[in-house]
Amino acid sequence: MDISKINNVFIGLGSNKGDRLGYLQNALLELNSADKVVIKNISSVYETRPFGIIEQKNFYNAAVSITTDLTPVDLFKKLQIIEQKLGRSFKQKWGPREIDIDLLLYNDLIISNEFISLPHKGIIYRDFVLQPLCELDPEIIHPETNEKLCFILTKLEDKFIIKILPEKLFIPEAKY
Ligand code: PH2
Ligand code: MG
Ligand code: MG
Repeated sequence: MDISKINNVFIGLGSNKGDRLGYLQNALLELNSADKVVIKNISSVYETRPFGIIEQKNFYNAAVSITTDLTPVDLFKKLQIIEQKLGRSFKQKWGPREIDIDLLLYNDLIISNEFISLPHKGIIYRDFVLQPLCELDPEIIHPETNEKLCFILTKLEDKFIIKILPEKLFIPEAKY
């Protein structure tokens, strides 16, 4: 990895179809083995009430911090490829999904085009995104509102998080 181009990125994981924990774990392993991606930190897994369409199974949500020298668009494409590889089927907006891998923050970049919006538009409304991010780093500042994510979290009235699961996502230790 080119040390001069290290970018700090936060990624959100979600699943509410099939083996939810298995999908989150496999998404993490795929990220870990992706070229030019280094996993820095992994949040707890949260069981959360569905946002948007409420008549669906509870989600499992987590967040991961990485460093990368991929551009936002290249990283976004890589995340989509991983979603497909893990077996994500056609999605209805806000509907059930085997795996959702969202690019949430890329440094303090603010961009919006036909492919991506950074920061991710949903962050500020969803405790199931803000809480795992705050767990990873309580100092993260939202690049548009300039408020700490932990502070935005305290202002949310809608609560989706039900509980933290005892199971943790993990990266198996390298064997030599
Ligand atoms: N993702 C959605 C729609 N609704 N609800 C929860 N609790 N967690 C999610 O990740 C989620 C959702 C579409 O991406
Ligand atoms: Mg999503
Ligand atoms: Mg998504």
